Amino acid sequence: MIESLLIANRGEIAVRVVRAARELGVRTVAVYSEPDRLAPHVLAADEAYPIGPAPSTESYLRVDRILEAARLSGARAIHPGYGFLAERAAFARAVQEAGLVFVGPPADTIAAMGDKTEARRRMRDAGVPIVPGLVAPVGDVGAATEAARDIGYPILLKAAAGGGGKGMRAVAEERDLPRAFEAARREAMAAFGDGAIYLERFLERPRHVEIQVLGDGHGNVVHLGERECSIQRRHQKLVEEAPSPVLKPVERAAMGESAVKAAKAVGYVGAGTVEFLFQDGEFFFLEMNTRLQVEHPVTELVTGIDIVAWQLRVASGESLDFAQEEVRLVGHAIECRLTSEDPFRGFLPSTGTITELQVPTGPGVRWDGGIHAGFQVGLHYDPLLAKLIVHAPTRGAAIARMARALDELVIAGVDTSTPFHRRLMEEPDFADGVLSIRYLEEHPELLEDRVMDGGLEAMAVAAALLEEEDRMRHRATRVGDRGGALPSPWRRGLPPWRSG
Ligand code: MV4
Repeated sequence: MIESLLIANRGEIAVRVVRAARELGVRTVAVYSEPDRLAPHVLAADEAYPIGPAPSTESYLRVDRILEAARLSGARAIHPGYGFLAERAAFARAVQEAGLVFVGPPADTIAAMGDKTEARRRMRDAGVPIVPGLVAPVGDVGAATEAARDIGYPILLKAAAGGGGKGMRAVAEERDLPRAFEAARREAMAAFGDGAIYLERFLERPRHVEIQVLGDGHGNVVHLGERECSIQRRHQKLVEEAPSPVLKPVERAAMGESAVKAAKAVGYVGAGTVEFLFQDGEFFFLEMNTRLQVEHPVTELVTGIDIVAWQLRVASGESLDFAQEEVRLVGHAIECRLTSEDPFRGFLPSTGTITELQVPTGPGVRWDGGIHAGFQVGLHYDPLLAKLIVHAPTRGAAIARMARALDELVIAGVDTSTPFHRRLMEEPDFADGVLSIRYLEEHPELLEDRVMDGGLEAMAVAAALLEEEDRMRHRATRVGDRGGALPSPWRRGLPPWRSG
């Protein structure tokens, strides 16, 4: 086992990796930017090194400073987490050139999967179903027009240099292609420094279903089942679950087999994710992510496999000690991403000090958090504060458990996405598993600010509740010597007008 590990990340994922490392007896080294000097991931690690001021470009993206911290600390390996440098082949190479272990796949694999047309070509050649379309960029509008005629409209223009929706343009008919092509090229160039564009058939209502894979570098590659990630906003996942509510066992087996084939085709080592679009009983390779995903906990909960621990064990040269036949999915897990954004104002980022944090617990409730009371939430980093994950025997029970946990959750001081998630748990289509990547656009009611229409009533309710709060607080002060709790809507993180 590697003796010491530097985590080149922050927030909840840095805490998560520190936990797995400590359980394996690995010394942990955190790095932090100036505003993160008292952050949970710093307090959780054995040692911590400053790497610069707040801006990511001056801290968490500074390869030289991260390697310097590794040198000073004597760390023998580096875990990149997700985001930041996690999928930069150059970083993986720099780590290896510094004589350290990069916890992740080979740099060449990262590079190959980062080129979306290269990835598609390799998948096609490996017999993995890909979305009908090109496996190489087109040079100009003329070539694009020719290709679109072969593929058939509607088509989707995509950036070869990167995923996540940047540079993507759907085109319904030929006359719209020239303008869309130029716009896609411009956006791709701005986002990735590479304007290469390719084309695919546009799938109108797919689901996003991804498969977790794990390879040990000794010829063993297994899949750990699927995750349903269709509820997204602007290519940001909001909620994930495992297993998918729609996959039949035969579909799960076929998708899993394709994902293993994909991983073997690219010499995958470590934890990775093969993304598919699933539509009308068919699935198509979308992209391969060469990092640990935010949503890995739902897979851990239904399989009982600690994915991060296995990343460290594989990086230490260990072989998998279980076969595919031993992987079992038990129960159902759901993850809500809790972000510092106001869901009723277009997920507008919110900043401030977390004045109160009450984390739900109880059977089947997991909190992967990167915050504490007093934590300053700013705008420098991704708005993900924590993930609330639940596990229960059935999907219905998991939904009920998530609703209960969200009612117990209190994050005061900043707006969070909590009320969106709470509403989602009551939404009938969600309850029925009727999902697609269009779910949010088809359920705008989840993002409406209902307070405005009940404004006066809410004010009256709020005044009454605040008065009750004062009375209860006064009573609690008398009772206080015996520590009486204050049963109040505030306790459950609900705004006063949501006393129900
Ligand atoms: C697609 C697609 C429909 N048809 N490709 C979104 C970003 C990148 N991951 C690929 N994406 C898509 N590719 C074809 N041929 C629809 C999307 C897409 C999407 C995919 C998964 C989850 C959410 C999405 C939101 C918008 C578009």
